[in-house]
Amino acid sequence: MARDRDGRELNLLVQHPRSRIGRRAFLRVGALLGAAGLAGCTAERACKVQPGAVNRVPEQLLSIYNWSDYIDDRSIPAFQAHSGIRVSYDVYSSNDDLLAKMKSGRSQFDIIVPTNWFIPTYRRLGLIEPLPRELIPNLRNLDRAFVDTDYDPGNQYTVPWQWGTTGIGYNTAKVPGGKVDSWKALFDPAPQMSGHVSLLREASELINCALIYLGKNPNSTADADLAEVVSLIRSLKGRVSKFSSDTYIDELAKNQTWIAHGWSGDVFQAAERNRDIAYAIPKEGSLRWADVMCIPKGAPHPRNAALFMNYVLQPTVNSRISRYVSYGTPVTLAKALLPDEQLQDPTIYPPASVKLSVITPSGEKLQKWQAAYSSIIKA
Ligand code: SPD
Repeated sequence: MARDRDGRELNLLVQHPRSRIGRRAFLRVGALLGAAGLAGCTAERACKVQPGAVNRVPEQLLSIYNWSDYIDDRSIPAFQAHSGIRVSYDVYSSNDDLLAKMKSGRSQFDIIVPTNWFIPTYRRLGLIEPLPRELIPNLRNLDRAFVDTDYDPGNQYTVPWQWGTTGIGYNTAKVPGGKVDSWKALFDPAPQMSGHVSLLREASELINCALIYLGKNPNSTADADLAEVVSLIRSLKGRVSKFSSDTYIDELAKNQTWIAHGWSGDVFQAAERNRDIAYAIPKEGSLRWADVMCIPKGAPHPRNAALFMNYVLQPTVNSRISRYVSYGTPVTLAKALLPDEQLQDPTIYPPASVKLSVITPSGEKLQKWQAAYSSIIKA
């Protein structure tokens, strides 16, 4: 929390506290954050220069590219006030979009936040660089599960942002029986759901969850399995209203979508606005993932990026973000600062008994899933 010299909380809110940085809001917020940001280099701590990596371009700027609806309204203004670094914050809504942009080589971002599954691909393509870890002492605040990973052991390239699961958001007043517990509700929706069903607009998510519904390995690339997935989803034409990985939050909240393939925290955000919305991890199992901050290769401001990562790893900051977006925190001590209703919710922090898979979309596998996805979308 940003405070003035006398310890009073600085009022750095740039939006109504309940509003979120989604697609439409980010431009307006970005402009306001710019105006609010440089006011704060007053406290001694804010201006102290730490040794360590330097920026390639010597300026107090930081460009962050993160998922939409994935941060509270206070963390960026408070960081700007503490550090004197001005932040520009832009959003995307799928790994496919992010990867395509990074491959095009036309970006000047200092921080991007792909899903952990994609890290081997980013490494193979040389799209990210090692972190200046000397500037991120708060890495020690991470839960072991986010340090001893197979995608980046010891956090040489990545710092987790938040984590969650993929499942189904639904309207209890509209679905038959008022409850959903199976992928069948989504992939074989009741006729009265027609026109109110949405699927995630992300190749790996759509293909992998359909594979689970069909009783296959979620990591399968077998031609026969993928052909089954394609024909299943094509058969939903007329019943599925859209493919969305961002607007579905709003559409659930407004009773326009009744069953949505979605991500845990997003659905809880809709549920805060509409008490009929609930989230289920289907009994057949689902996917677990973490989105991780990385520095793109050759980024202009790697030092500022590391200072921001270190800031986000503070328990107070990470718990504030986690509480707001309703995703899981990777910071051990942040958990103690979360409300019980979030911490005890098994759909936010699922017990080990819940069947959750991790997918590994590397190289040829990703290409096969993307080809199957394209043939669905273009049909
Ligand atoms: N609105 C934020 C959504 C973050 C979802 N990231 C998870 C992607 C898993 N493929």
